[in-house]
Amino acid sequence: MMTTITKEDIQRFEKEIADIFATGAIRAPVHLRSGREDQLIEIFKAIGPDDYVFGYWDSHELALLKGVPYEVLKQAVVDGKSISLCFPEYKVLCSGIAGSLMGAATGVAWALKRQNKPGKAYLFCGDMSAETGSFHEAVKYAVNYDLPVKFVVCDNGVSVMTNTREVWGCNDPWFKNTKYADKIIYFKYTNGYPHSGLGKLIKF
Ligand SMILES: Cc1ncc(C[n+]2csc(CCOP(=O)(O)OP(=O)(O)O)c2C)c(N)n1
Repeated sequence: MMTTITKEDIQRFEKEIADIFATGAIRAPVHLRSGREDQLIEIFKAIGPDDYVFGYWDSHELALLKGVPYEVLKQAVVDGKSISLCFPEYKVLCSGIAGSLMGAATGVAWALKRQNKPGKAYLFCGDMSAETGSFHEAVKYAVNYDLPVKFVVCDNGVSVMTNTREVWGCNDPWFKNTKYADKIIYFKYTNGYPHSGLGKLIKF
């Protein structure tokens, strides 16, 4: 384990950002999350300095857990970088583009394997992102070549405000009980915040 970040630290960070965002001082989107702190802390017990973390628009917790200092991360968010946090020195790469990065994470895993280097790639995404074609392709490739990558699917039941299960047409994610589940860590949670922002209009 590489971090001493606690559930309280994560919750304090999100609350601090929520309060700053409410003042209109952050002129960019922020996506706050709560309700998955325990699961993420558990997953990060296996993640160390050699590992790469890929995430999307909702990656504050991931950056904190990967070792990005609290104040450095806070400044990046205040500067408007919340949806695409990148800290190469901590091996953290995020993007606001849904469906991106699955190939990048798989490519990093391919390189690590070929070069006999330690470390793994971890890609964290939502339940609807796990439905994208690029997710399917990446997972199949990673399983077929047994690459050092884990796809972590954090299922909050919605894609923005769309009910995921209505889109899926079933209750379970496509990979359940398949050989592809081998490369996937899956858990459910309920987000205590709206998908984006604070759910109300903020005036600058
Ligand atoms: C290419 C692209 N299309 C649309 C969006 C807008 N968008 C942002 S998050 C999101 C929903 C993603 O749902 P899910 O993967 O379940 O993520 P979560 O609910 O955990 O944020 C969408 C459609 C985007 N970021 N990128």
